[in-house]
Amino acid sequence: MGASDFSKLPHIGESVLRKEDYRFLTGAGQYTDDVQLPNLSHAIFVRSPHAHAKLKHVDTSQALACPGVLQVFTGQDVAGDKINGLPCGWLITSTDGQPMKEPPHPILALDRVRYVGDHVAMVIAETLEQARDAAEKVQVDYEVLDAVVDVAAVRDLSQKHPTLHEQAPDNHCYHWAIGDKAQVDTAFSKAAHITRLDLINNRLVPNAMEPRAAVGSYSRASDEYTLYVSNQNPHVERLLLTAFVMGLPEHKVRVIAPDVGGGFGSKIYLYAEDVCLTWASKKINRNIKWTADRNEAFLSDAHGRDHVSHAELAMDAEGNFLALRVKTDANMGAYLSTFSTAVPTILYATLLAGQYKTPQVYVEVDAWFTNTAPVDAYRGAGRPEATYLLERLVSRAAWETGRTQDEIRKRNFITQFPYQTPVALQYDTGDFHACMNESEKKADVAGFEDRKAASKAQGKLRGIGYSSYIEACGIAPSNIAGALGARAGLFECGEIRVHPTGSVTVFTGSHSHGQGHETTFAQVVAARLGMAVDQIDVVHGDTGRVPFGMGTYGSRSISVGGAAIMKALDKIESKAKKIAAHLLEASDVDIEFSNGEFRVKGTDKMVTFAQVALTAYVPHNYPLDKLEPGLNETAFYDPTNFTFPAGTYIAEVEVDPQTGVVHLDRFTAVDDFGTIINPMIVEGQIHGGLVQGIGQALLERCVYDSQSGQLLTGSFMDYAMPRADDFPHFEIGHVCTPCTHNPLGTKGCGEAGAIGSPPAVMNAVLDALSPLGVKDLDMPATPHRVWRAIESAKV
Ligand code: MCN
Repeated sequence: MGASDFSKLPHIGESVLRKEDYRFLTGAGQYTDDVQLPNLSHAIFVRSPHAHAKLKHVDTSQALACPGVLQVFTGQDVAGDKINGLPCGWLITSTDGQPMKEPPHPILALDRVRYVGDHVAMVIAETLEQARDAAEKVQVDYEVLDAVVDVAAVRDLSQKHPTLHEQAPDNHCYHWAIGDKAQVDTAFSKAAHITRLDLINNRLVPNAMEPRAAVGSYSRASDEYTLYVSNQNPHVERLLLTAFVMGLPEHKVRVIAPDVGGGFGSKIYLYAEDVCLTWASKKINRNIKWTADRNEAFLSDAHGRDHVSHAELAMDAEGNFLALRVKTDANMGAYLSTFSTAVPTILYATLLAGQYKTPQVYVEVDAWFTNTAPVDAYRGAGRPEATYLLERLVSRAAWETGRTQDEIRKRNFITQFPYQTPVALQYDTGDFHACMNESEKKADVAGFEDRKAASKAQGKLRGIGYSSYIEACGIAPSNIAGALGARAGLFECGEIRVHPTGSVTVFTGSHSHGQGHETTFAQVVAARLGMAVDQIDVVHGDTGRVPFGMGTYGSRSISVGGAAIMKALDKIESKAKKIAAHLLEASDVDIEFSNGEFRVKGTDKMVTFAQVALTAYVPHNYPLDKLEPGLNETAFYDPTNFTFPAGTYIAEVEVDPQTGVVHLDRFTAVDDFGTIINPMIVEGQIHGGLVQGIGQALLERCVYDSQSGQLLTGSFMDYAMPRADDFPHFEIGHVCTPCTHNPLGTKGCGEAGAIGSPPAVMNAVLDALSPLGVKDLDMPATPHRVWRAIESAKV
């Protein structure tokens, strides 16, 4: 079935209420911390209080003597048992042809700790309180070393910095580039105007509502492990845990990611705690639980962003973009987290063409180790960084050349599709003008000058900011990803199990941790099979029940996981038609299927889907010589391209020049997500993304002390999470150009809000401040920073 026919089916585009909400709203959700097993013991991790130190001695004797303590493990115990360190899942090759520096990442520290929160020992006791008390008795003899935390500092090789890993003497991980430098340089030499900008993309802490948690369990009877873990991709977790770290056959480990209270990327990765709990459950033959407290989450969850960039845009006299040149330094933290290396390269630099027909783009990236928690993908992963840079640069180019923010964008928008960018990606479809026009209408841009005058009358400054983003979702086809360094495939699986009475269970490798897959995937199946959504259950998050899948990240689930389900449905439909043809005594080529009924073309002869299902399992009148009984099909889908959601966001702010307080007054988001399955769920996804993106622009910033390397923003007291009253009503609109290469026509929506919103807000703030001569400002635009910028502009 083609995407166009699919979009017209019942249930598609319907705001079906979320099936999963019954259990969440009635307290029946089952999160990892809810898992209760017999003989459950509890683990606490002893973490480094220093950003960088030699581990001279770890004395566990006092802790072992504490009441209830079952065992205390150190790095030597884990490594001595032939447990490997944590792997990095994406190999980046430097421009000189050398592989990136990939220093070992021990599960528990061996001879050195490299960030505050690094894992030193694991204490296991009968109760959580006993484990906590005993952890305080682990005596660690540290020799404190100098630390380096800022990427802006570490990249300055004229200064002496401490070396984190002997494999990377300059703390340099890789130098990577994309685009044609010579062509870009030539284009710059012919430019009528060059706009230049230095930007910092602030480091963020993901802060999912449910902190990370794990329960390790081992069965002596079957020699099998079970790991319950708050994770976004249980099969990937199992693959890394077994093949790369523990050296076990995969079928000996079952990974269950039950209900998960948000991840935003931070739960894609294999973490040290997951390995420790699985390994130790056999060692002490006990079930072991660990749940991070919020402070541990701040210290040890993979952080996001942390780029320092210089960008230059060359234009001709009419404002046509000629070339873009970007240099970015990215902070990897102390070790390479699972997909960290792909974020500032494959997921960032390839997006820098944006929505524009800039003929030449050249991007250079250097990645660095610092004494901070590892940095990895966080909602948007590289694409917010690219959008922020490009959209700030484009608005600045407009202001410098006396153009409006929309005029310069419209002039340079890509209008012909498919479009091959100079940075590898090929956009299949889109309508950037339509998104811009709709956004301007919904934002009432025409009324802006009146609102600005009203603000001025109150002593306030009003500004408007644009951002036209594009992102690449679904992640790449496996062969392309492999060529670019991925150490895994990027397909998805779907299994449709039709039961004898016609109800259906769907098994998917995608993982829902807030995205509502149990509803939207059921809508897809209900639409295809002509059933009620309630007749369909969706199972996910369990390697013991679901075929091998890749999980949820990169807003891929409906477009890749949904497409796998569509392929499995094609097989179901094809087999069911044969059964129906037999029952109707017709040829299967003459059978039509719609609304849950199989009909012989041009006649009123018909059987229902439920009758066919029953026949498949009670095959009394059945072509057993030609067909197997049963109605159960599995499919794997590997995408042929990314999906390219795009949109234009418009923010309007009012700034109080006396205090520097920024009030976000209006926000409009018009997106193109192709075919929309469930508008209510999509709207929820946009709201969530917007809140995270606007949080980055106005509130959030993770800060390490540059001398001691201590995390200064280690709790909600000093890391400003957005709250509902920080936001206006969001004006939402849609344009639909269906994706051309998946059978649903969908494009991902899960990250768009976080990608498009930061530059819209910052451009609005800068527009508001422009009468005062303020030209630049870094995120977050806190009152203090805005006030300081206003004061500095006065001198
Ligand atoms: N959808 C739709 N029509 C479309 C596109 C999507 O109805 N055209 C629906 C999908 O069926 C799905 C939801 O919208 O129910 C999101 O789909 P999709 O864009 O495919 O994204 P994923 O399901 O792959 O989710 C991943 C994405 C990412 S990468 C992050 S980060 C993120 C996000 O989702 N983390 C989240 N949204 C989150 N929402 C919650 N509550 N918690 C998180 O951790």
